[in-house]
Amino acid sequence: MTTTVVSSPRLVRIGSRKSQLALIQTHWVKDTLQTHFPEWQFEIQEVSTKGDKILDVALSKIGDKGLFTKELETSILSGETDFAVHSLKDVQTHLPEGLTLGCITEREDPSDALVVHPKHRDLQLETLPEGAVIGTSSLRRLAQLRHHFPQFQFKDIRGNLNTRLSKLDAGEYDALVLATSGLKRMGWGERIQQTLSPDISLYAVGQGALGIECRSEDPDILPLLQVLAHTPTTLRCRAERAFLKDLEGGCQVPIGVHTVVSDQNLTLTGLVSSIDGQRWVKDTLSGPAQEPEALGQRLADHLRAQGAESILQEIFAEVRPQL
Ligand code: DPM
Repeated sequence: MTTTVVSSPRLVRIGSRKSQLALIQTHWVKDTLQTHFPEWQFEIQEVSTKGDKILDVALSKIGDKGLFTKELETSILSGETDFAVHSLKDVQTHLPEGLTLGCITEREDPSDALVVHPKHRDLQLETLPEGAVIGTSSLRRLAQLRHHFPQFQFKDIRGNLNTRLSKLDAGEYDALVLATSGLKRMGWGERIQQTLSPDISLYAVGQGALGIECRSEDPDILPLLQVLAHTPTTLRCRAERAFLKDLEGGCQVPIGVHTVVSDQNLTLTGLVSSIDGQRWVKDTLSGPAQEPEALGQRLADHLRAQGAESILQEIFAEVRPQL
């Protein structure tokens, strides 16, 4: 008699941040897995991270070592949870020993978007009045906007998406720049006034994709996660992350990217900028899609040869003296 060996179904615990956006993303992962594996049981465990607790300090000043991920990683390593759902752009390029990215999901539109105060409902970046106050705490967005639109004022903004939009509508800012993906997932796509083209804003490494982090040797979880994996997104994000890792940029440096994958080819554009947007190096390279890390490293080398290193050193000295 032959029998098929099936690993016995069990309870899987999924770690998530508590923000509304994080929970929307985690519920999508849970529901997708539940559809594919009806005999398994999935449960979400909410975990609060340092980035959720410190809401009044600019992200770049808190330091970037796993701001939104560390507590979730600890809960996977201790066995309290089996995997965590992150916005991939918040996941460090160096993962703690024993953990891996089990899969990368299909990317939502990775662009940045302009959201304006209702009084500016007919305006875009090109037409907003001189001196308009633009809210962002991303050094990447700040540098690129300063470069193209020096006539604006820029002001830090923190808090989750709900808080940010309330601050905008209350009149503290004329406009905000946020990720298109986050706005769409929250159901606020209609507030997008302008989708920023790559000529104006290159996106953050991994923006718009989810990264699922689990134990490196987990024979039950790793196969489950494969139903969520999206190959073109994975190839693009592997190249982007290799580029960032090679430049030793954390998630709080003015580094932007743009990737295109077509048939067998992958094209990566990368930018390293000073915070004031005055000095920058930008280049585009293509290579075989099956070797994404090699492409990311090659582009990092190219940008270093054009002066990226000294731009980054200056930023590290400026942003991190308090550490
Ligand atoms: C990281 C940055 C920001 C987040 C820096 C950057 C934006 C901070 C800000 C690494 N993480 O993008 O240059 O604008 O003040 C974050 C958002 C999302 C994931 C919100 C956003 C949703 C989009 C996604 C915060 N992390 O970028 O508007 O899933 O990629």
